[in-house]
Amino acid sequence: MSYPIITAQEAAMYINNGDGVGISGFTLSGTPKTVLPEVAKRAEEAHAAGKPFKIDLYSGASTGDSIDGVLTRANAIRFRAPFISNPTVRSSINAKEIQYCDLHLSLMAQDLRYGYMGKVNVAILEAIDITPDGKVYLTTAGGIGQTVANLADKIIIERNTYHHTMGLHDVYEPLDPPCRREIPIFNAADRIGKPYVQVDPKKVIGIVEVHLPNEQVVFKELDPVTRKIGENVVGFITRDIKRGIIPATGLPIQSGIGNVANAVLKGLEDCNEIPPLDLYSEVLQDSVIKLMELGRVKAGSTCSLSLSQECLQHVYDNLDFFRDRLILRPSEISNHPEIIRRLGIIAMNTAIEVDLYGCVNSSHICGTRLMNGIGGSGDFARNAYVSIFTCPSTQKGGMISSIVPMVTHADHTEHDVRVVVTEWGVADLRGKNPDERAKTIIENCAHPDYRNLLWDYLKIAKSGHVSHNVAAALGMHATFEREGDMRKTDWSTFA
Ligand code: 0RQ
Repeated sequence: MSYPIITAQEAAMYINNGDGVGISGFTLSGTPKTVLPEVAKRAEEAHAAGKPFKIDLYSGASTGDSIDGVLTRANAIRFRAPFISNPTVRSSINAKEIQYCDLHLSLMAQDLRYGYMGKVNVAILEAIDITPDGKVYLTTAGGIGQTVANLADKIIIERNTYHHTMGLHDVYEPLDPPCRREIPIFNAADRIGKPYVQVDPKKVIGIVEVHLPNEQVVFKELDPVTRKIGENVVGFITRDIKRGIIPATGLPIQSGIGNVANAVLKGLEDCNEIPPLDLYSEVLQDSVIKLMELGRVKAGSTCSLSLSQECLQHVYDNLDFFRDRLILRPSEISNHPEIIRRLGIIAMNTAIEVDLYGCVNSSHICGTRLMNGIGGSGDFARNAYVSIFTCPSTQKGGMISSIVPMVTHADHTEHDVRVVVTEWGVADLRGKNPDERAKTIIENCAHPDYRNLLWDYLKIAKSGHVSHNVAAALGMHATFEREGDMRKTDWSTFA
């Protein structure tokens, strides 16, 4: 079968008000680039004519400004899932202009198949190419491409010639219950699927030709705080290997995205006491490519190559080296609890705030304002061999403590959080009772400016298996909202 070549504008005409649109990609990587901005223009024209035009947008994770930003500014999104990072869409979600469902990323494809969300009318896949019999070779991310292609009535292919044939993808979609079987990944580098997404060629309405890179990932430079957190994490892993808790051969690591993740990976670069490891993660950043070339990372299983343009080009130029070492999986597989539990992952994720017993808020500032979402942190934290949460001990120049009596939004409960790390040290919560947890978190992780305040909270707490003062538990947040500084908390006003 041959497919018509169409413009992005023509493709956008197949997407109508009320449609559910599912896209390939994960973070800024592998998402379609040209059709959705044309959909935004259609929405603006419809709104100018007094007509409604909004879509429901489903993706593997966040997207960049060219999708979430452009569509939000055109007031063209009704519903969004499962993760965001763009400030424009964040503002609209917090203003309740867009309905948003914050979801474990491993569940997104499954929830669409189960029918928990709306219908997928159109799928847009960014591809290196499509064959006449419907084999779609994706670009730099797995995401939910196969699932949305199966569910959609119509498929649009953005053939992006910026990207090269890679052979890195391993596309595998589990059957739904009661027919689900084990997912046979026993090592991070195992391949169990096909190197392409299979689509029904009859659904393909056309190919849009594109030559565009992914939007650029911007990272802040490592600062003394993130660097120290990275050193503390590496020190913790080294000690657990020496104690025989982590096998001497090491275990696969999962590392989130961002500065702390980069600081940890930088620490691995310099630490020969940790053996070469595999990475089993949802995102893979530039630092991992370097670690692979240094022989410090053996294989990298990921959903997304979240690389700078230069680093991606370097991978393309050295595909013979990377082809056996990099595996790109759908998000349902990269984040699957069964595999994470089986492989024994060392999971490292970031907290917004941590409470005295180890409950973690990863997604909502002061319990109300969405930051990004839970992302894949819950998939990994709950099922990891050891689940580490990191954060700076304070935010906003010290006016906010990241260690608080009670979190204002619970993403990860005390049962899923095994180790907390700040720039001050490590709180190992494994095998500890609530009082011991509180002690080690205050002494090892809280900023010295807040340690007495946190001890004083426990003095006014009602004693029980877990000690709390329900009237005062969110008192530090209330003080911040009223006075702009948690250090001004006066527990006597809550007693
Ligand atoms: O605000 O942007 O105004 O400077 O939150 O915080 O310290 O710069 O850290 O960029 O790594 O983000 C948890 C949000 C951390 C992220 C979170 C403010 C802070 C700053 C960002 P500014 P930092 P990071 C892999 C796994 C959930 C998903 C996940 C995240 C801004 O890591 O989204 O783990 N995680 N996915 O000032 C008020 C507090 C605050 C606070 C931070 N207690 N109170 N503001 N901030 N703590 C990725 C995927 O799943 C794809």
